[in-house]
Amino acid sequence: MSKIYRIFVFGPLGSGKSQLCNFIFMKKVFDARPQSCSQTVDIFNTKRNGLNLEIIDYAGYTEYKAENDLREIMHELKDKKLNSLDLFLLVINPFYVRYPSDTKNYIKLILNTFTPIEFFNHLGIIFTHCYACLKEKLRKNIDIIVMQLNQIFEELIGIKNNPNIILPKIYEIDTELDDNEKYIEKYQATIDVLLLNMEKNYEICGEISIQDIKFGGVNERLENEVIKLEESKDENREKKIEELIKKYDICIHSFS
Ligand SMILES: Nc1nc2c(ncn2[C@@H]2O[C@H](COP(=O)(O)OP(=O)(O)O)[C@@H](O)[C@H]2O)c(=O)[nH]1
Ligand SMILES: [Mg+2]
Repeated sequence: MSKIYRIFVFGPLGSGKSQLCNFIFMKKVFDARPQSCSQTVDIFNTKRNGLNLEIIDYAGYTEYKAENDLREIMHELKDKKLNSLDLFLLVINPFYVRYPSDTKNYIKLILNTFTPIEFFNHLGIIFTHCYACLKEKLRKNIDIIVMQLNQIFEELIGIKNNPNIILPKIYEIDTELDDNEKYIEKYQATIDVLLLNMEKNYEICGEISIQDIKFGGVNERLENEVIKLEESKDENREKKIEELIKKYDICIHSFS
């Protein structure tokens, strides 16, 4: 059976997770709504560019019961024999610069279950709501949030000059486009780049095995965590990424 890439989508309530999932699927299967307070976890499969994707649209985080939730969903995945993860996708609405304080606590929870290297080498960050006409205004917010995230990651994981870590990419999209074809194409191409980078990281670091997860047992597993990062071997993929970025003028940042 061919590889299924399993994507764990997380982020604050109402940041645009479900709508992003629909955008990736190119049809409405996830429950997205204004003032969304959906606390459910939806898991759906699709095929895109020949990749089998399974997307877990995780309940938005609020302070309460987050830890139990996370354990529960991992147990659920184990029970269903969905035994690996390939991408943590952090979804952020750049209108709210105050999110990162919640985000820090949440990432701490994730790091109770996954090792820093598992988490970080499989992380992508997406800013939603990036309306073209508001780009200038949002730029400042995005910069502030990225700076805060950078601090959080440095504090929790020690990302700077860490030879075991691939710095995550940061993407910008708008999923509420009605029929503005030019931008739909651009942002769909952004998703293509995201998926190509996910494939690349899979090639370099493999997947996260959920079967091996011992809850609260991260420290035990940490000891073995020295990996040698290599460059991706698929030159075709690199070329495709470059072409898409150039053709659609896609904005992708990386942590410095
Ligand atoms: N303009 C715009 N609105 C968005 C975008 N993403 C989400 N929204 C709006 O935000 C609402 C909540 O989104 P939803 O995906 O349900 O958020 P979730 O709680 O993170 O799953 C949606 O109904 C949309 O109205 C986006 O990229 N651009
Ligand atoms: Mg949702």
